[in-house]
Amino acid sequence: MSTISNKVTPLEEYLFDLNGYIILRNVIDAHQLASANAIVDSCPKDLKTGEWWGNVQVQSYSETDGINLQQIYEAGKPFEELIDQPGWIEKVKHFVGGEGTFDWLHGPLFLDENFFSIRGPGQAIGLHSGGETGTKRTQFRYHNGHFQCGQINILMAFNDIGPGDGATMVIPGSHKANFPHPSFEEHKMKHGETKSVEGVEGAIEVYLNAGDAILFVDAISHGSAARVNDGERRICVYRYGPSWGYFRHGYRPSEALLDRLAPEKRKMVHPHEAALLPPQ
Ligand SMILES: O=C(O)CCC(=O)C(=O)O
Ligand SMILES: [Fe+2]
Repeated sequence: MSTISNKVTPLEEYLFDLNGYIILRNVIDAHQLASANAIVDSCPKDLKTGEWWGNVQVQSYSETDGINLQQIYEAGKPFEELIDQPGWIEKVKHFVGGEGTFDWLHGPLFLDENFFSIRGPGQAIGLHSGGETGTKRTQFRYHNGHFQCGQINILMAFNDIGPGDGATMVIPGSHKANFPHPSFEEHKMKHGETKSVEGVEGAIEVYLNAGDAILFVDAISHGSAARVNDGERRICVYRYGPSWGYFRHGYRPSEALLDRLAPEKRKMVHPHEAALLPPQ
């Protein structure tokens, strides 16, 4: 497991503020990687978009961006552990902020989407997001001495991602952009066409080893390179926001999952558990 401190370091704080992302090395250990990959290997290969595998649904945005196994935290212990993985959870709390405001009422965070993404040769995701949109849900915000970001993503590598593998690409600093990138239209996500971020001036590929992760504010302009190598790219994304947030998609955690989870994890999966209702 990671040897880095769980709390945000001054350098991480500086780099996150400046660039909109930081790289977390070695935050998932070999055993957890192997067991998570084995679970994904056991998923039937012929499942189509919209079909369910237990409480996990196969989803995709187009034919060109691979498949997402949505609600992957339902797929077993290694994915439950990721909910509050020590390598990132204190850092995520720090950047979402809100300590002493809403957290005492319903917890520090809400995990509003979680999925495992598998992409093969020719697949990619085009450029999206950017500070210029001002989208509240995904915003970067630092105010009154605190980070108060709307959505912090942890994008984890489940195999090594290097040149040709379809790495995630970011435009460092673009969470503070006031203008759309002049090449945005050419590289933005488009149905039925593979769009990638390669060739966008200022964008960089982020190479990861299996077990590394990128922590980024969703407001940063990002996407991926197109995979050209054989085989598949395996990543997992957990998106966290303030605990007063709501589910991105229509998915809801199963009762069985909620029953299994320890209180800290359960609060992040379903902050408002006990509805306040008048006596019947
Ligand atoms: O597939 C990628 O590398 C980028 C994923 C992405 O856009 C996201 O997690 O918000
Ligand atoms: Fe994205």
